[in-house]
Amino acid sequence: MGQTVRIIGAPMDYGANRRGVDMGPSAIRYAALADELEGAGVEPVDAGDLHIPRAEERDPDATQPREGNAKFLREVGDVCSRLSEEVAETLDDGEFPLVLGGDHSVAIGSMTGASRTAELGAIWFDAHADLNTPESSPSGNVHGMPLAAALGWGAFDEMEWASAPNLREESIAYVGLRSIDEREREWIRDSEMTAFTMADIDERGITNVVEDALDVATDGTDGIHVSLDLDWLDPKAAPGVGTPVRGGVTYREAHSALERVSTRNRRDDILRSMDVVEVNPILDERNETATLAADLTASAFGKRIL
Ligand code: HAR
Ligand code: MN
Ligand code: MN
Ligand code: MN
Repeated sequence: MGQTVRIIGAPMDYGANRRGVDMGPSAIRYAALADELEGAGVEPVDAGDLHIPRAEERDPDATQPREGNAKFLREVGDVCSRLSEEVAETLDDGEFPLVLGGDHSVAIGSMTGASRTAELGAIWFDAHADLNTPESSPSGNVHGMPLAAALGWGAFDEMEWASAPNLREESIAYVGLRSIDEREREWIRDSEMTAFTMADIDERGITNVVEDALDVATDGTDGIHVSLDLDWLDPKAAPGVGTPVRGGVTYREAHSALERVSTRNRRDDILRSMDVVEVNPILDERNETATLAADLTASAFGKRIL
């Protein structure tokens, strides 16, 4: 057996505008994630779920925007601090942290933990840029903010739990963007990040784009974080997500992308951490989005057709 992959469930939905993503970890496990990983040649160990009280049990005021404009920000901070510890400990133990969300704000915890003792690059497979700050957010939903948080932008600068210690803009690459807010658009242009949109994939093909994204994220870093938001895919392939956007990657393009990641990993040992987020079983059809999430994860770890 190869590398040990520690599955860490983070059933959090504080950062999303609708309930359901808190059931993501269970749905992905039910979709035979562990068997899929074994089939890919790694050894899964399930660490269970972080304890996350249901939103209704928390401060009712928390549903109202606060700290600028961010709902449940303190609650998200609490979960991400604990997740960050668990991710860092997993790496200390020589295992690979695979985080199952939950809404995308769990990535703040994954990345702060994974960058504690290493320069971290990141590939962001997502329809959205997730670069809002509490000040710029049009919705107040923290799942639209994880990259800004990890980079310590805006009000996140003062939040100890948010900023990832060793994550630099120039080591971040987006793949598949197609829904970007006006402020995010300006910030991406002014930043050092690399952004590959759906138009780039149309023009150059998924393989070339992912190879370039891998170059960006691995250049000068010790390893990369892969953040897989299922709304990256076209809603036809992944209907079970809270914020679907038409015009996403196909089933095959998605597999091809994660296969590129694993091919590069086999060669250069680049993968450090990963999260799989935004699966909403309430909106899904026969658990197909969760099944796809499990499948794509296995592809990232080396599962092949033949
Ligand atoms: N940009 C919008 C906002 O910040 C929408 C964010 C969408 N949600 C996600 N992120 N699933 O990937 O409110
Ligand atoms: Mn331990
Ligand atoms: Mn996202
Ligand atoms: Mn998204």
